Amino acid sequence: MISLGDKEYFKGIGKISYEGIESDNPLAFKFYNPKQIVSGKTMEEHFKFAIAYWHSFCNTGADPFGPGTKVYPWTISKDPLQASYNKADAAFEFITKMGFTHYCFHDFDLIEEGNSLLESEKRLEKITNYLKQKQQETDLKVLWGTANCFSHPRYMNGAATNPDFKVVARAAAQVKMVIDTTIALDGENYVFWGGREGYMSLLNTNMKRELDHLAVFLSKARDYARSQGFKGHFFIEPKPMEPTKHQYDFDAATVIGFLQKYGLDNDFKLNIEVNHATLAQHTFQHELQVAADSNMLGSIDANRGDYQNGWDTDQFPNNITEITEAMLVFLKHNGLQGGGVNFDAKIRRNSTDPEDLFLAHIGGADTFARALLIADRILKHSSYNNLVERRYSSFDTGKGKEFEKGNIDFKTLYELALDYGEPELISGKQELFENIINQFI
Ligand code: XLS
Ligand code: NI
Ligand code: NI
Repeated sequence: MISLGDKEYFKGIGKISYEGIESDNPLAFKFYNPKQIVSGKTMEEHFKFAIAYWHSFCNTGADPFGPGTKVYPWTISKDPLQASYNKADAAFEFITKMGFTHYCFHDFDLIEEGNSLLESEKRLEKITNYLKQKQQETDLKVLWGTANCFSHPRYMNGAATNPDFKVVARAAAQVKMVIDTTIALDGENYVFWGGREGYMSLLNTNMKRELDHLAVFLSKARDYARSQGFKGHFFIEPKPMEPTKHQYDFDAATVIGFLQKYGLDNDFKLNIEVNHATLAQHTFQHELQVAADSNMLGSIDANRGDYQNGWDTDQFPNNITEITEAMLVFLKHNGLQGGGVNFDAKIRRNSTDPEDLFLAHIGGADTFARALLIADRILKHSSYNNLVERRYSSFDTGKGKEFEKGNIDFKTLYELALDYGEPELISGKQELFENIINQFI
């Protein structure tokens, strides 16, 4: 038995509880009430809130203009193993105090990468055993694991889509290790975010070959995981750019087309991130809708972008309208398939108090909870659904219905048009829809 650390990292902060909207305690939930039932499920079941190991326990706030501003007591150890145990202690203390149920990680968030593949594998096995014990102690679960195949210089030209086969093989070895880790930790899902799977210049790139390689890579990863008994979902996380100029997993529609083209659509679903949607010039709601319409709405990376900045600022969610519109899609499609809501968000560089991490996650959870309650009321008590249905009612009966079934040919459509004459204008009522949302907020 490894002995688990008993140091308290977030001193003076206890378990965060639900106190309701009247509370003026900043360290309490105002809307997120884990056991409250909304539309047949508890909030906790709807969301399966997860923390992102990388933002919350690794990222010290460095940016291209200056070093990190946060000193994490858990990383102060020369021994990478000890540092990783300390970090796990801090992470588990935090998640438990937040009352969340899940966490997400990259391999080298858990422990520093070794000098060789075998050394990295050994390190991962050690921290995995430690985490296993901590999970048993606390009942916390892994929402998903993923491999960081984008930070190390060897991946500068991509991982699965690298033009050099040796790098592709190396990436595969790393993904195999992280699949093993995820399975050992009873991880519910496995994520692929293609950080550098794309190009910086099309001039030096054979796009078709790289995409073919990506498809082979993903199908072999799936086969390996299944052969090891992994029953969970694989998620692709779309993002249009950053760090590459063009990322192949551009947006939900692109990824769905790719998965269908290569016959991967049975095992893979999507992990939709708010700020990636807006980077792709879509709304979060749009990306969720595209995924849901193909039965691929798997999981959510919760955060938000900035109206003035064109990059992935990964701020904590606080936009009620944005998340309410998203929750309408979420509820109408019965939530997520296998996934949950992972706070892939970071506190600002100048947010340097330990309590800021709590405040950020409280705000994020409250935003989702509040939006869920609003969306639930809109669907139950407003004319919203009926109004949408009415717009399409001409396809519910008669010739419209026959058209929808594919039973009317073009010549007949021509004759019908002659017969109907000029159609009357029918308002789209956008402002009415917007007012309904606003009324329920
Ligand atoms: C980066 C991505 C990344 C993935 C996991 O933009 O959001 O954090 O979620 O590799
Ligand atoms: Ni992101
Ligand atoms: Ni993400």
